[in-house]
Amino acid sequence: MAYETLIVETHGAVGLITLNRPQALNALNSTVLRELLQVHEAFQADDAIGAIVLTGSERAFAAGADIKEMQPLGYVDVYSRDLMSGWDDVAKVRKPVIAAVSGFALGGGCELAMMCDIIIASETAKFGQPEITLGVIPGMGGSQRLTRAVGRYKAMDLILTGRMMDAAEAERAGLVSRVVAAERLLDEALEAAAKIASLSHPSVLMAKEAVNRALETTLDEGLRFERRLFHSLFSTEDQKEGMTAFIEKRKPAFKNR
Ligand code: CO8
Repeated sequence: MAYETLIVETHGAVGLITLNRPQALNALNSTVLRELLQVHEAFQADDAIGAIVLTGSERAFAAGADIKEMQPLGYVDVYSRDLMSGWDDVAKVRKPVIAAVSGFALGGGCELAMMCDIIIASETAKFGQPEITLGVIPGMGGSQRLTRAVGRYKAMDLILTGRMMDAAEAERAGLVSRVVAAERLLDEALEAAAKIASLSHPSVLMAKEAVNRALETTLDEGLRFERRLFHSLFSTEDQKEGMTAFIEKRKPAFKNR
């Protein structure tokens, strides 16, 4: 299927989505949102896909929500359409998503990266929430996800001043999982995704669910939730295979069952 704003490929068990609006530094408009949701749904339904990589261009992962699309809108327009709410569904994809970020990840671009599960950044990446300089505030989760990722004081600094931080600062702050040389970015992300996709898919989905639960609940409830998921994995063939393979000193052959 051809998309207007995305390039979609598969690399073995990994789905690769490349944002493709070079003329607007991959600014996120309603077409990008609609197409991303379609691709996520297709990858989610495809049993052969175990992980997804989302990337942009060398110059920009995404320079934010499309300012030209938003500029003429009034309160009633954005309120009645519940503008930006569709992005919540992008964050709900159950398979792991790795953001491979080069260049600008600003505003909605930074927020889109934060909807992913692992952020691998090139040394050239720049993150920021510059909405305040446009007379608005983050609207795709920035004030919530950035604060959870880097803490209140760093989040306030970025959101109140609108300044950008480079990859090294983003890694120190805990927003970025790994920083790699620009030329290694896509390979590093695809290799990490291939590793994840080679593991037992039910345990991967549950690991993602368990980590995300940590952000939403108390420690006590989170520990109970983790333990119940852990227990439930003992009903899978892959638990027997994984542990037997360890004892027999061979690689496991997971069946995702
Ligand atoms: N939207 C639309 N077009 C964009 C955007 C954007 N976010 N960013 C860049 N572009 C376009 C430029 O207009 C330009 O187009 P043209 O050639 O037609 O003039 C082209 O991309 C190239 O950009 P620049 O010439 O500006 O390139 P520079 O290298 O000089 O600068 C920057 C790069 C620094 C990234 C600069 O483009 C910039 O500051 N972009 C905007 C960054 C920004 O403010 N992002 C936040 C947007 S708001 C948001 O994401 C969330 C809002 C949530 C609101 C919720 C409301 C309910």
